[in-house]
Amino acid sequence: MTSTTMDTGKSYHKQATGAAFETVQQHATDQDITLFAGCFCPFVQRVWVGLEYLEIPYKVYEVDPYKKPQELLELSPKGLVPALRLNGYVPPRALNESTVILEYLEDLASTSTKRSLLPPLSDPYARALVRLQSDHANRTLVPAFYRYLQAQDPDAQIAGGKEFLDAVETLVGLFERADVEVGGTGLWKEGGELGLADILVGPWLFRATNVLKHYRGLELPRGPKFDGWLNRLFQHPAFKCTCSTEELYLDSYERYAFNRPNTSQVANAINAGRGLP
Ligand SMILES: N[C@@H](CCC(=O)N[C@@H](CS)C(=O)NCC(=O)O)C(=O)O
Repeated sequence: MTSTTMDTGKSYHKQATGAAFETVQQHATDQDITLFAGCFCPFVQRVWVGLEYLEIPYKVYEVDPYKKPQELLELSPKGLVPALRLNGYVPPRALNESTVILEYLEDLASTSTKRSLLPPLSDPYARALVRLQSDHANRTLVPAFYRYLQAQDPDAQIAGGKEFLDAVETLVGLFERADVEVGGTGLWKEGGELGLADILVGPWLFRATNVLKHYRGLELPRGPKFDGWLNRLFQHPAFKCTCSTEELYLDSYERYAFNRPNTSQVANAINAGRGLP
């Protein structure tokens, strides 16, 4: 699970491709919500999948998060995507942080489209289990992805691969616990629906199957249950329509795979041993 490919100097893409490109085209007209997006960004993909699944009208506006336009800085203090501009307010208001935005969208949907990413309010314990899965995704699985991808030394790559796979295994353990205790949550449950934890981890597991596979030779665990879940997740219309073609991800993540200096705020935080921005 280590890599030997060469840095070919590729840069990140600035425009979605494939299914995601078509979705951008379909969401080009003004709405109450404008999603400031970057095509390769997994944090953006979380929010994008949430908007699609919750059936909330939105416009996508693709920006270059590394050459931050003033409009983005007005919405997001660190100039990070995703950010929402809420055009229904005068003057418009803003939200940033993928997890906070998803909670906002969930609340918004509860009084509009009536769709939800969580078990019903009548089952607080099941909702708490989903939040445990989500907490694990945010604090352990996502940072492990970047530590693994940015590791250059072979020993560090082996340790990074183990850390990432351990995080996946722990996630599976949390899903299994929900099976036993509340009859399952999200798409892990056969016949279940897309849920918050699926959305929070999906973008990184997707990038594990292309970026980590290509640059680190990673193979995700196999088995009927795990394969079934990943398949339901990646084929879910709300997820699939936010995915670009593989080339976009491989090109965009070369910077991370070779740990080029100043790749991003996320990469710098990983290199400095700090929490993610
Ligand atoms: N905690 C933020 C992280 C967002 C983030 O790091 N976005 C990256 C793109 S994947 C970004 O905007 N980077 C710009 C930069 O590094 O300056 C969230 O969950 O929304």
